This record gives sequence, C-alpha cells and structure tokens, in this order.
Amino acid sequence: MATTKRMVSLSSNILRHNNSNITSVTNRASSSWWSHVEMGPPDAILGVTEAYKRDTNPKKINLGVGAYRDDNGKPFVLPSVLEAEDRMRAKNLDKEYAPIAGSPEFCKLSISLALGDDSEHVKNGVNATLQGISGTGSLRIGAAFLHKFFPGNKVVYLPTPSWGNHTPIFKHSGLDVKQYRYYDPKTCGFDFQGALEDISKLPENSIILFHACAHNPTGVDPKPEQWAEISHVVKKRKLFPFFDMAYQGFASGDVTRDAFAVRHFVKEGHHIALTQSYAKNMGLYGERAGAFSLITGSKEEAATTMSQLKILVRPMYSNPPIHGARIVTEILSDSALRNKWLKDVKGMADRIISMRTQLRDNLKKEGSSRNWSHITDQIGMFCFTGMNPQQSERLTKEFSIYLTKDGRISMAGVTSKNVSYLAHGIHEVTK
Ligand code: KET
Repeated sequence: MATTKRMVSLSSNILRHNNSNITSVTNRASSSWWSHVEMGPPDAILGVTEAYKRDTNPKKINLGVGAYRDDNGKPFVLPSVLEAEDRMRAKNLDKEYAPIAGSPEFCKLSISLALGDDSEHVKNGVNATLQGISGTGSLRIGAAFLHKFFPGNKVVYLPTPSWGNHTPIFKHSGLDVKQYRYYDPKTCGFDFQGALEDISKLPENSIILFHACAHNPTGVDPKPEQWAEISHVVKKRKLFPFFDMAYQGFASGDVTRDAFAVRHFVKEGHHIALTQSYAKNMGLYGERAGAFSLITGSKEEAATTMSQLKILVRPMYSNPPIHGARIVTEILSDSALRNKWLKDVKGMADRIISMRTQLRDNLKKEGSSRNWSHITDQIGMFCFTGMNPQQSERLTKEFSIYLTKDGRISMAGVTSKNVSYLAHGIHEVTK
C-alpha cells in the first residue's frame, strides 16, 4: 500500500517535472532563443564595402578594402592565374579532400618562396609548414598553436597601428595583445627610435609581430639596416618573432626584395613563425590560399610541431580548400609560368606606384598647400593619408568616396579615371 502511494506520488512528480519542462520550452520558443542578442557593429574594413554597395552615386569609389583593381576599376584576374587554371582543367583533376595540413607540394613551394629556393632551412627540413585558409586562417592557426604551446608569456606585441584584424585574431585564440611604437604621425613615417626603445623594454620571452613588408595600414616599412638593428634587439630581449607576410611582391614589385626582413631574421638564427597569403600577390582573394610556418630547431621539432598543428586544424575545419592551392602550385612549380606571374605582380605594384604620383600631382593641381610627400614615400597597397575620422567621414558623406575611418585609402582602387575626383575630394575636406 505504502509502496503504491509512493509510486503514484513519484510518477506525478515526474509528470509535473516533465510538464514544467514542456512549458518552459514552449515559453522560450514563443519568445525566441535569441532575443538577448544585440546588434554588433559592422566590420571596420569589410563593412565599408557593404556601405559602398548601397550607395547609388555613379561617382562612388571604394578605397576601403585592400583589393586590387585594374585601371578601369574592375577586379583583376591575373593572366598567369588564368593560364594555371587552363592547365589544371586539362589535367582532369579530382575533388578529393586535401590532407589536414594541405598539399605538401604547395607547402614546400610556399616556404621556398618566402625563404628563397636555396634556403638551408628548407633543405634541412626544419620548417613545419601548413596550408592555411589564406592569411587570416593561417594567423588564426598560428595563434592557436602559440596559445597552447608557447613556453613564454602568452602576449603578442603588435605595432601601433596594425591591421585591424590582428587584435581580434590573437584575442580569439586566447592570447593577450599589447603594443609597441611603430608609426610617427608627425612625420607620417617609421618611428625607428620609438620602436627600438619599446622593443628593448618588452618582457623577455614574449611574442612580437612584424609586418614582413608593405605595413598595413601605414605603408611604412623599416629600411634593411633598420631591420638588422631590430633583429639584434629582438635577439637580445629573447623575443619570439612572428612575421605576417600578406604582400610579398606588392611592396616593391619584387618578391625577393620584399622577403628581406624574413630572410634576414632567419639568417640571424631566429626561429620565426610566418604567415603567407596569396590573396594579394596572386589576386586569389576568395580562393583562400595561404600558409603558416614555424622555423624550428631540428627536423624532429618540425615533425612534432606539425603533428600538433594538424590536431588543432582537424576539429576547426578539417582540411583546407584545394582550388587556390592548386593554382599556386601550378604557377610556382613551372619556371615559365612563374616568370609570367612575377611580371603580373610587378605590373600591379607599378600601377599602384604611378597612382601615388598622380594623386600627389592632382592634389597640387587642386591647390593643396599640405605636404603630401608621404603618399609617394609609403609603399604597398595602402596610403595612410593622415586624414582624421571626421575628414574621412566627410569624404564618404559628401563625395561617396569610401575608406576606413583611420584615413587609410587602398591605392589599388585608385585609377587614372577617378584620381582627379579623389584629389578634389581630399582637398575639399582637408583645406
Ligand atoms: N595580414 C595583413 C597585414 C592583411 O592586411 C590582410 C588583409 C591579411 C593578413 C589577411 O588577408 P587574407 O585575405 O586572409 O589572406 N587585409 C585586407 C583585407 C581584410 O581586411 O580582410 C585589408 O586590410 O583591407
């Protein structure tokens, strides 16, 4: 009797419990799961393109994102890339998965492009190189690896300013982010003394990030002799150098010249981390082809670190996309096609350099009395104009010229057709 009573009360408890679960599910479903989610801000760089697309002014110009345009303002598919794709088509390739670390051939060609075909480090197999999802994905994997295995301070020191996505990438991986002096707004140039002073005081065993060339957003790079001194201080402070190389070939038009800093550090014995992107120098933006490398102390270290990199990649995205990596492999492995590509890169870099001169000349023609010499002194895809956020905003509102709020303009979006309108707009908001 007592047992039956207890069973009845138990089952009604279960019923009540189930009912209350059902009610709370229904309530939540009717009020929606996501009512607490607040609207996030648009991305500081990619959000500019979204706003540009909404603008109906026929004179509009998008100088927000760093994406190369030809002199008609159209996206540019490199002739060497088209040829690589033709060759690939003729090979009837399959669409099987890539290995977790991507194509081994792509990895070998990528690290050789960075360090040089005659690199002892590549010959000795002390590099752990993994195909990443373009530059961003490679940075993210590198950051995840450092978060898990870096034996020193889990702090990355970034130049001030740096690419807007560096801080979120490193923070998202669990690393702390701090700064060192880099750009001097007074000279619109490199603050060499400030950088050296800051770097020489960083806590030992920290991570320091460098833009290998064509610093984004400032377009200001250290000179070779300044790099040599920086390398010296980095070694003295026992810092771990992490190079982000997103613009090899884009700064000077010469892939060897643009690899100077990376090659110098490696030659000086630094065990660096390196990310590479083919978004800009091969125009493979949406193909997401890039690489992450560690230059380690031995072949064994290269193997152990590689095994752990793969363990990080597998649950994140399993393995990288194949099409872009195949294009890169096709181009870099054939000397004729490689030379064609080198000409394509030089052509893009030269067009940008000539646009810098034209923009400066047009500002003079407009009657601007400001010193615009930094437009031609800076290199790479961007010009850090020195315009403040209010001036940048006016340029967008009054002239439909889109740029990031920090006054950065993508020189790759300037053409012989829009340069005078751009100069006019800049003069109007800065006079
Ligand atoms: N590093 C730097 C310094 C960089 O400027 C970019 C892209 C990347 C890495 C990553 O590129 P990816 O496409 O993932 O290979 N910069 C341009 C585009 C962007 O912000 O995503 C830009 O600054 O406009």
